[in-house]
Amino acid sequence: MQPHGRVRRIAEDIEKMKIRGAGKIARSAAEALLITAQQSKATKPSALASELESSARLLLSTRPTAVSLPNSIRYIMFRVKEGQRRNVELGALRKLVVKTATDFIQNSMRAIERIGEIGAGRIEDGDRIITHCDSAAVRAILETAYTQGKKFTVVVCETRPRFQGRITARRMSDAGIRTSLIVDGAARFFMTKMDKAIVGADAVAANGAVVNKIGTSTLALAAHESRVLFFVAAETYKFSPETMLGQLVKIEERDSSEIISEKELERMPNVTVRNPSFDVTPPEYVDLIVTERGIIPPQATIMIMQEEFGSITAEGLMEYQAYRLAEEDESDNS
Ligand code: RUB
Repeated sequence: MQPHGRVRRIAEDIEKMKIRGAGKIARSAAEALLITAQQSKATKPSALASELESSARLLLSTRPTAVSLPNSIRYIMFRVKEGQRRNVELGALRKLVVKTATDFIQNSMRAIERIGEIGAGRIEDGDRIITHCDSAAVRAILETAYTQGKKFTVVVCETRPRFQGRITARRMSDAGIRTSLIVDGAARFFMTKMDKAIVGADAVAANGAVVNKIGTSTLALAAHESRVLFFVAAETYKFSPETMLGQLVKIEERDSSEIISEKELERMPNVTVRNPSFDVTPPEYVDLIVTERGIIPPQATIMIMQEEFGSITAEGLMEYQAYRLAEEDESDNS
């Protein structure tokens, strides 16, 4: 059975990036499962569970890199399976999904707020801070620090090809924070004048490597060279449990039309366009990760993962991993 129209719309919006940013993607997926439960006409628990499974599959096929997406689905579907094992009735199963999805969404919002408070503690008067792409967690830190009366300036990389840096610049401007917008290639030029670099994450691997918007690892390299502190702001549901089993995070490669028109490309028969959407910053280039549970060095990621995901069996992890896009490519967590 096809997922409900509203669920299909959410999946399409994630795929087309109308819904974007790892946290928002995860909350929207939770909302889609909630809608599935509310709109279902199933007459028995197993039928509701299979409708939820088909929504989950559709959502997981949208974008492969943000680990927050399978983590939010897992958070809900594990409880559904548990409910089925306990033979809960249809009404109770529906309520369970609504409650679990609502809990996930609220916890996610609280986590961002908490990251804002914790991270703001590391911002000092006079700081010059560079960021990349658009991250709600990073914005929470900057906006909280500004509300606390701290005086600092921000430099935002425009973040080609989709220009999410402009979203950050606009938000900073709305908040009253003095901000410069630069082309991505100017990041190293400005780095020597920076005090801190702060970015978000789509996934954090067990070894503390951070997967974020393409260009993040170049920024990290430039920060390292100039001895500028490199912070990552990430909710713990962006930690990738699969990487505890040695799996790699899949790097999404998007359409060439984001970079160049088909017509122009046709005039260059020997040119292939490559458009990876994310890259991997090794833990050596990350000074600390601000999570809702506190600030950790990247090397401590595995400890948090063991606490958060320790109860999930390897089979449970693989089950949801298997829903994700099948093809393997040159993903890399090193
Ligand atoms: C967004 C991106 C963000 C992270 C974190 O990429 O890389 O830095 O998702 O964002 P895209 P948040 O625009 O391709 O989704 O802190 O909002 O979860």
